[in-house]
Amino acid sequence: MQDKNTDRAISYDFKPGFERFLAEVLIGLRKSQKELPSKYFYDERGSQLFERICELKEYYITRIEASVMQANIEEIVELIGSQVLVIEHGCGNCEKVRFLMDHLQDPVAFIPIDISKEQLLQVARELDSIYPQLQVLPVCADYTSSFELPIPKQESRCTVVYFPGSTISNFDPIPAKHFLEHVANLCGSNGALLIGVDLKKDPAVLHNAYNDSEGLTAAFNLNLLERINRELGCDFQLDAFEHYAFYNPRESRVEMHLISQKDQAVHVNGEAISLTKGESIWTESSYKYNIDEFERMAAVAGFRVERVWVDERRWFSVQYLTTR
Ligand code: AVJ
Repeated sequence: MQDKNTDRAISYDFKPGFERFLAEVLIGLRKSQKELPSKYFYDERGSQLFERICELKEYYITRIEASVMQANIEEIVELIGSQVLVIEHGCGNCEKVRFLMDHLQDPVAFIPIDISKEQLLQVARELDSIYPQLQVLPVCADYTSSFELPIPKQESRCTVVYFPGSTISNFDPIPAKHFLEHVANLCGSNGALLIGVDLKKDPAVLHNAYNDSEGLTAAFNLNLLERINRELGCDFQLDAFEHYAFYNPRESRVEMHLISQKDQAVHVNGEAISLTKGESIWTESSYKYNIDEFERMAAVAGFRVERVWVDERRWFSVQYLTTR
């Protein structure tokens, strides 16, 4: 109750600082296949670009997930039950979780976790005013690292982790399994995970989704270099890189790269990194699953798939998993 009167603050702040960001960039750029972590896409401009990508006709994920949620929300909230604690890793603007909250019966508390601190504070304020009965405990963190979670005042009947948007797609297979194990531990013995999982489909559809005609995905990809220049004082020449995305069927993933358009060097903390013409920096993977592949991975992590909802073309799934 008290924190409704005082000004809003983050419950816990574990935002990765300059040192950590620099270290991760350097590790990635020293590899023979250069890479940068996709979690750093989401600065203010990156989050805005991502929101615009989600509105694109070609980017089917957000739209189909929303329609699958809408069509099945009664059943979803019945499975979840009342008086739960909801945790969301990478809540972004919280638009998706609000739809869930609007239908849940007396949720007790919500822990939104996000790496983007300004947006997190803003959504926490909004959630406070929309759901006065709900204790909102925002945590700023890179959720691929381990950190402590706040404890809600009121006890909950169970913990539900909501992980929409197929964010799981960004994890390579082994880290994905580890993340699910971590979530299973968070949930405890009668917890649940409500997760959006993108499915395998015609590679042409995937190609268009990551090579949109408005160039928003390209701008989103390139913004990572702009952010690195600004925050780490690097000198990436933005017009000397091009967005390149393709579906790799052998690995079941869309890969996004930035291709160097010429032989060049960039400087990271004084260290010269050379790139040859045509060389790539791998910036993101987006894994696509079969329903049974995902079920097997979830089982290894300690989850049982209770229910799977899909759209009529079977492009996207929303799945309800329990730790029982
Ligand atoms: C947020 C990881 C699900 O992989 O489709 C969108 C991010 N990258 N366009 C995805 C993304 C390029 C997105 N995820």
